Amino acid sequence: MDTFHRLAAPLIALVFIASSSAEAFAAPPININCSYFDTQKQAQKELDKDKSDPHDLDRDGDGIACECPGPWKWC
Ligand SMILES: [Ca+2]
Repeated sequence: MDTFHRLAAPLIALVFIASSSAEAFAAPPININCSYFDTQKQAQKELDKDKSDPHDLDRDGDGIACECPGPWKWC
């Protein structure tokens, strides 16, 4: 095995690991809002993951995400 082939495999593995890690830490590609969810329960689950409410699912700050009545498809 020549030098090129001895170095190629670890280099390819390194590039693969680096690209996988970049995907793992990438921000969500979509802007999540209440309309994104099929049910209030799903929206609540997302809010419960991060109580700082980065997606503005709980505008009145009562801890309940996208509550009904509202313009959402599940209301
Ligand atoms: Ca609320």
